[in-house]
Amino acid sequence: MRKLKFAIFGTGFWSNYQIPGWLELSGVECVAAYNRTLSKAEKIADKFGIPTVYDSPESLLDNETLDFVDICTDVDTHLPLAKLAAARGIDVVCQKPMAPSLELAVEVLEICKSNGVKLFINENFRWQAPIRSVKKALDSGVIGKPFKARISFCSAFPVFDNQPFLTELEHFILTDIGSHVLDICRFLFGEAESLYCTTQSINPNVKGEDVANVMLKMTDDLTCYTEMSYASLLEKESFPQVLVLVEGSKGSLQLSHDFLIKTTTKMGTVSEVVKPNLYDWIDPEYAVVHSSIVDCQRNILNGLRGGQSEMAGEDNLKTVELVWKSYQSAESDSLIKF
Ligand code: 89Y
Repeated sequence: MRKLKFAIFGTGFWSNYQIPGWLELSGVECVAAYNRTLSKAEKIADKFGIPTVYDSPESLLDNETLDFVDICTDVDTHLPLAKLAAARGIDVVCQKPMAPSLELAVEVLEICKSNGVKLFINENFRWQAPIRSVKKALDSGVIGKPFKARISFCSAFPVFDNQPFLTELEHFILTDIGSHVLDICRFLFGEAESLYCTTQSINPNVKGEDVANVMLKMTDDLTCYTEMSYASLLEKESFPQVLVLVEGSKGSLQLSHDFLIKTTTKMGTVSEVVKPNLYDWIDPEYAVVHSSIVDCQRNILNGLRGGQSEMAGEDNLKTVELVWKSYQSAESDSLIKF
């Protein structure tokens, strides 16, 4: 099978994991890297053996023959970069969140559609090994029909050390972690019919909200409470794990710290540890997230080759909608019905 050629747009923190994530898959090769600061592109190119670097996305696209671009720049540049690639008929893979607002996310989608190119969103949290196991267990029916769930991401991990720009975002935790948590909610339980959200700003050094609680009523008669915080100094730090509790008609499923999944039914409790694959390039502090990049990108690659993928932009737009409806709810202190 012919190798698909791609360029990485953005050589910051995430490129250190997305590039080797692609290289774990056969049939894909990174031929160029763009960053507005050339020396940063050169550093990543040296690290991963990428032959060409650019500080102009237009020059890169004019000079390289590509099958797709992988955009992992700051969120404000997702739309302009997607436009450049789509106008040249090149498929687009873009990091979450798709754009800095719902309207601009719709534009990303429309630009790709009108130019006849594919769009996939690199939304990797739903690909975490323990989350996949929870989904498999739910689908097996072991706990019966789920009626209630809690999805938590509450942490005091110094995330701003690696990603300082997060402190500057007007809209922080719902776009950053909410994109993941609300997407997991959709992955496990389907679509929402209403939501209510509250937000808080606890850390004075962070411009946007750093705490959010979203209560969702799902169409399948299930209530899901999602909580996210970067102001939670707890006895046991869980970063970067998402913790899950699901209650069903025949029992419950709990994903807790250290990837422990406990399934409780009338027969008792069965425990299992589902660890991520520890590739040698991952940062151990982000293990479960970095590892999930490989599975997420494998699924995207399948989509790029014309096969099935969960990661289509159209599907991800429903997650983006949940993020922005959560802001709408918090700002108006009201229940939002869809
Ligand atoms: O940017 C975020 C992400 O996508 O995963 C964790 C993170 O790095 C910090 O919240």
